[in-house]
Amino acid sequence: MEGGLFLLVVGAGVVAVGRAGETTYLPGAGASEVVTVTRGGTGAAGITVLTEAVAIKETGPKETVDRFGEVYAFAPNFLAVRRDEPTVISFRNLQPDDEHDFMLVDAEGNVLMRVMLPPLQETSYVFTFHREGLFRFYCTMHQPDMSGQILVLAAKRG
Ligand SMILES: [Cu+2]
Repeated sequence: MEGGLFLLVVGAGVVAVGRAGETTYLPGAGASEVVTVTRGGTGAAGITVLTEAVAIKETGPKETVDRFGEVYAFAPNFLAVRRDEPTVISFRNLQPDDEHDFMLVDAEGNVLMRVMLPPLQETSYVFTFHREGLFRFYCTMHQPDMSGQILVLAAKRG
């Protein structure tokens, strides 16, 4: 076992279980049965995900920031991929001064991976999901706004 487990409340009633003592990690041996993730490389499909500043202190609206704090979103925040089809997901952090992260969680609430998305950088990973179903993802720094879902569809036939 790689370190202890920690609990993180990431959304409305959603509790994710991650690994203590590790800030960023790709899926380990167990999680790789669910999804394989590699840094760089090519895939059969590609998706670009932007980090979007919805309401921030620099540009406002001030009333929104006062009420909700700074609000960010993943765009798009709903992705569909096929099982067993390597898919490059490229995250573009559009903010010059804000760090984001990407934490992937399975249907049972287990954290599969967490990686950083540094300011003004494109960070790409090749994801190959081995199970169908709905996965959730979060930026742990901007909750509850900055969240999304990945739907893994059936594998292509043939
Ligand atoms: Cu964020």
